[in-house]
Amino acid sequence: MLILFAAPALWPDYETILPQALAEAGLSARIVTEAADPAAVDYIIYAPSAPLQDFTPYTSCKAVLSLWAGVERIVGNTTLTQPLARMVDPGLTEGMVEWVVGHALRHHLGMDRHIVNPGHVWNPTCPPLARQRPVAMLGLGALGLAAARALQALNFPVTGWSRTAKEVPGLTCLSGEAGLREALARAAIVVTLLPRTPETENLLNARTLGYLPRGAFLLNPGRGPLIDDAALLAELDSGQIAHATLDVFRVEPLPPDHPFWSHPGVTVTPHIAADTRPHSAARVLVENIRRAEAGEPLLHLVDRNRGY
Ligand code: NDP
Ligand code: OXD
Repeated sequence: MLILFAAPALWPDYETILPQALAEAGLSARIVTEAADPAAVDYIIYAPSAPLQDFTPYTSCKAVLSLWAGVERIVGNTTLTQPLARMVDPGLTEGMVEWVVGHALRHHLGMDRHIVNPGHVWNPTCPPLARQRPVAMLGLGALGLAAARALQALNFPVTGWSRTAKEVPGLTCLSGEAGLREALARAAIVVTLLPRTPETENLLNARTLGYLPRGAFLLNPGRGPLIDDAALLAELDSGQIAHATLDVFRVEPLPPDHPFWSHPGVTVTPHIAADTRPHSAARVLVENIRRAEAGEPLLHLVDRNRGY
C-alpha cells in the first residue's frame, strides 16, 4: 500500500510513529511525502498547509485523511472526489477542553484583577460560584460536547446549541434560531466551537451579540469568520461584551494593525487552542486505513453538502 503524507513540514512528527502505528495494526505500507506516480497512491494524509490542491491524478486513492478537524479549506475542492475524513483526535480534544476551561475560569474568577494590579489594591470581592455563571456552548460536536462536559463537571450550567436537535443526558440542548436566542439570552459566557460554513459565517453579529446579557464573556476557539469583527468591537466598546478571548481569525496570522491586538477587551491567542497530537492522531489515521482496507465504513466522514 502507498500512502502520500502530503504535509511535508509535519512529516518529522510522524515519521517514526506512523509506521509504528501501521505495524501495530498489521498493515504494511510505504509512506512518501511526494508521489512520483500519483495513480499508485492508496491514501492521502492532508493538511491545509500542503501544496496539494489538485486531487485528479490520484485515481486509485481510497480516502483523503485530514490532519485538521476543520475542513473548510478542502471541503469545496471540486477535484476531490474521494471520501474525506476529518481529524477527531483524543489529544486534540483534550487540548481544546483545557483551553476552554482555562479561559472560562480566567474570566469567571476575575483573575486579571489580581495578576495585573499595579496599584496593589486589596479588593476582597469574592467571585460567584461556577453554578451561578451559565455558559452557552455553540456547537455540540466532538469538541463542543467534550468542553461542555468539562465545564459541567465544574458546576457551570451549560446550554448547548447545534444545527440538529439533540438529546444529551444531563445537558440542555437547543437548536434553530429561537434556540440560539434562548441559549445566548441566559449565558454569562459563550463559547463558539462551530465549523466555518456559509451558515455559520457571521453567526455572532450585532443582532445575536445583543441577545447576550450585558457584560458577557466570549471565547472563540472555532473559526474567525463565525464573528463579525466590527460588531464585536462595537459591543466591546459599549460594554455589552466584557471581554473576548479569540484564538482564530479571518486572516491568520492576525495582521499587526488589526484592532483586536490593542483592544483592552480582547485577548488574542495565536490559533493554539488545540493542536492535533501526532501520537494519538497516528492511531486515528491508521484505524481509518484499516477500516477502508477491510471494507468497513470510515470514521469522521465529512458531509460535502453540509460542509463539515
Ligand atoms: P464537529 O463537526 O464534531 O461539530 C460541529 C458542531 O457544530 C456540531 O454540533 C454541529 O451541529 C454544529 N454546527 C454546524 N453547523 C451549524 C449551524 N449552522 N448551526 C448550528 N450548529 C452547527 O466539529 P468539532 O467539534 O470537531 O470541531 C469544531 C470546530 O472547531 C472545527 O470545525 C474547527 O473549525 C474548530 N477547531 C479549532 C481548533 C483550534 O485550535 N482553534 C482546533 C480544532 C478545531 P450538529 O451536531 O447538528 O451536526
Ligand atoms: C483544526 C485546527 O481544525 O487546528 O484542526 O484549527
